[in-house]
Amino acid sequence: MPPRLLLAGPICCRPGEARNLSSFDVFYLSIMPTTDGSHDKTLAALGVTRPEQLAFLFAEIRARFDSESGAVRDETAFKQFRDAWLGRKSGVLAGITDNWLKPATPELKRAVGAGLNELRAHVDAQIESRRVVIESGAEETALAKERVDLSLPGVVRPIGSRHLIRQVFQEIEDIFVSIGFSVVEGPEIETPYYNFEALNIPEFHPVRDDMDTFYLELPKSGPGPLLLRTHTSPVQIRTMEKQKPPVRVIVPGKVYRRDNPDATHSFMFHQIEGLAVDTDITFCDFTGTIEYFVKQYFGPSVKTRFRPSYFPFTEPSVEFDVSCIFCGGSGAGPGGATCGKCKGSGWIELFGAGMVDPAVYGFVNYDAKKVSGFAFGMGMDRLAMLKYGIDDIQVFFQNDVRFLKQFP
Ligand code: FA5
Repeated sequence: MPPRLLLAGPICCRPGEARNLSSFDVFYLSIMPTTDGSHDKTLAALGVTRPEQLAFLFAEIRARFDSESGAVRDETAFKQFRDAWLGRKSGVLAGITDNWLKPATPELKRAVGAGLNELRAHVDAQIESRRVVIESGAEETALAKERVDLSLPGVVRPIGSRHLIRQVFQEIEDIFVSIGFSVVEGPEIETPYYNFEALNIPEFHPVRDDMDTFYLELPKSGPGPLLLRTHTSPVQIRTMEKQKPPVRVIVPGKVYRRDNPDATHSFMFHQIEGLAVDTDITFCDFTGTIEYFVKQYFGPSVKTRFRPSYFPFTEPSVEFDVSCIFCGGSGAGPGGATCGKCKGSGWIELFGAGMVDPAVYGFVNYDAKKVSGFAFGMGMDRLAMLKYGIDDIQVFFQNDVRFLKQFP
């Protein structure tokens, strides 16, 4: 129960606190209005019949307003608070107008009007100053949130680099372009004609066993069998079909074979083909070109050798070896063991090559009596491995950033 209250002039006293009680003891309130909701009741219902009683009611409402106003801290609370007091329909001031002023008796009307005006002026002024405080606080908070500190270090995004195979191709391209070769490309999906037959490898030829692989499944009504090319040599044919001698091209690209993966074999790898055809190209031009390339690529100290070999589309054919860069050509590994990379031979096979077989010219309408030339097909991945000391071809295709980052 709230303590009993009395009116002492405009001042509210608790019983026993007031002086001269006897002279004021007439204003005990017959109803002690809790001001919460008092504006929803008429003055008659609140038991107010004399103007002097109004001062207490207005003082209580104003005290409630002031305490609520002090508790408003943010924009949402401010809006609720403002509407609770000034709302047209259900605000406290609207309630006082409707429930106290309008139905007030003639004796009370004037005092209610005056009290209400005073209260409204106070509420308006306080709400306005509260709005200013809240809005500037909100602005400050928003500014603090949005502030950009230009002195902070930025987000460093890792920048990728070209794959080592691409870098190696660039090196090789620069060397060949410097001696008059240009770069051409061809499709990775090939017909058996370009991949085999036009290279003098008919269907029955045993060399197909090494390469015959990865045919595409196509509808029977389609253009005939297609396969993933097993080497870049088909582009020799495509180039000569389009171009009359002199021809000097290199052809980089991916090729596919049925090889099981190991440290030096992958089912997909990269080759770089070379082809030079003109009226008087000799075996010496061929060896001179190859040796020039190898010395430029590996450095002057590397030793080279040709070994007889066989390819259906070159005659004579050779395998080209370089001295092992891991053991310096000695064949000896660490601690007197055999070098694991060249298997003790001191040599590493780099590529196949040879003088273009005259039979091939027949497929491209070149006159084999008038033209001659050489061709080679290098494994680009192995060239990269040898130069950069990489002992497993698989790392090129595993996309391990720790490996790739070593070749920025
Ligand atoms: C050929 O592919 C011939 N087309 C090369 C050629 C071109 C000869 C022009 C004559 C004239 P070969 O199958 O040897 O040849 O492959 C050439 C090179 O590719 C090899 O020396 C080797 O470096 C590389 N190579 C072959 N198979 C793989 C494999 N599975 N993984 C990685 N590299 C390979």
